[in-house]
Amino acid sequence: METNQVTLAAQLSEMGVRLADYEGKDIVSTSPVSGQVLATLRADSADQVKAKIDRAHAAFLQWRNVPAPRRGELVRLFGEELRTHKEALGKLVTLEAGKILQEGLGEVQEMIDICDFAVGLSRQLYGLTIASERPGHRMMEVWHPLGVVGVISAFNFPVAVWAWNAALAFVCGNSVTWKPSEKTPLTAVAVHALFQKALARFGSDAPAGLAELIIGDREAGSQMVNDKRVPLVSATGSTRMGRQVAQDCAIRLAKTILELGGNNAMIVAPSADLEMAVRAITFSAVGTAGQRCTTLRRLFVHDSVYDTVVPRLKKVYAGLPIGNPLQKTTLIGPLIDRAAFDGMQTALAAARAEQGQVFGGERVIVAGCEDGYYVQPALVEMPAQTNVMQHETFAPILYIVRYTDLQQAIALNNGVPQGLSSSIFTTDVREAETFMSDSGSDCGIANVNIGPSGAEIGGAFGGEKETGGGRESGSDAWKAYMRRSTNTINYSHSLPLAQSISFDI
Ligand code: UN1
Repeated sequence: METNQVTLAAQLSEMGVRLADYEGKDIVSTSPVSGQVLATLRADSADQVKAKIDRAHAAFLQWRNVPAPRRGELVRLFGEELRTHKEALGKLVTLEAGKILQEGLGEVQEMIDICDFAVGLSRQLYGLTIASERPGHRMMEVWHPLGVVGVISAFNFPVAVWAWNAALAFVCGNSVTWKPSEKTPLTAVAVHALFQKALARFGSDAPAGLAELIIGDREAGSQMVNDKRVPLVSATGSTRMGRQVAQDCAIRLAKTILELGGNNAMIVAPSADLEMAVRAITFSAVGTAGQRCTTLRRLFVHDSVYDTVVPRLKKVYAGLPIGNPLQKTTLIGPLIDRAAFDGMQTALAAARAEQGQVFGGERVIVAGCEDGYYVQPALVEMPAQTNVMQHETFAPILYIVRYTDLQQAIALNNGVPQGLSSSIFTTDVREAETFMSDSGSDCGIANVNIGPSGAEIGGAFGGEKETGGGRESGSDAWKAYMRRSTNTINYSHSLPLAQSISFDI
């Protein structure tokens, strides 16, 4: 569509992107809004990837000596650029990833939030002092920068995931190389340009090469993962990709932060506030067209409220505004591409074969966006937690199962390989506490009276089991981006007994 092209050119130039620097024949950015090609970019050759990692490594060697609060100043400036260009970047996210405009803007807001968090953190990289067992000795821990942090991000959070990693990595004294999804290279190019603006304002103590952007396919990502100058790889995406990254890094004993699949559940208990529950279910299941790793995919409803909740959901689903995500009234935009649509249909066919009753799920043709893959989100009433529910299908499918006993519902919540996010709706404090207890939900996120999606940056975002076990963003996630050194200082006049065995000097 002509208008998309005009919007795109305006967004890019506002953010200081010179598209000509990137254009080529290798990586095609297609808008899921309309199926139209936005741009075709050149992939980095193996030599270019190597040169970028060289530059990032050289930058690290300088940057680690810049005081941490000063490093925070760079992140503060970057946060300012994001505030100035929030609208343009948010719109670009909508164009390239298909999220509705509010979600595109929300993603940029998460970047701003993590910048604020990281600025404060730059003055709080605390280590412990430890009581020594020896007389006249002191022990302390100091956290040091790690090196080049390699970031791999997925299409569904094309800009925020990099920021969660990079903002922390920079204040921790590292440099960052970024390999974004092949499906969303333009948003990455834009973020890179905004970061360059912050660098230019910062001053000469920030080395060029602090942030390197690698445009390419899996090969380029794999080259970065296997480079021994990258001591930490933080990867978000499929379990298949994460397993490969984990194996490659394990061979050279490098660190990883992995954020992989989610297959998140909610339990609706007899005492739940059903009005709140229905809203939360809808938001978590259909937001971002079901393409978040925190999307609600499995719903366990107590027998006593099932016949109230499920008909309400069907009614709400029937009226969902599906359409062009650039329009303000739209709540559900497109799937990322045809393969996502096919994956959804395959899962629905499997659910039917396993005695599921499917409502919705069909393609919706949106006027002016005929080549986009829009769908009616699906509700699927299942007789039990069957095989299809073991898998994460990146589309808006919500499986619903009836339960009678809380322990049974918790077992169902935990009865899948993935362990990212989970939630319970209840006003019964015993049920809530049981769900959050040692024998409750086995996920990295366990919420009460709020859906499983929409995690704040202040928490350590991530999960357990096949989710990879990594943590990004808030809490003490920063420690993964640094190395710990324990110093023992002897201020006495002798060595501890064990070390003063007699020998001639
Ligand atoms: C993801 O889907 O990859 O909880 C991350 C949320 C977001 C993070 C999702 N803050 O919805």
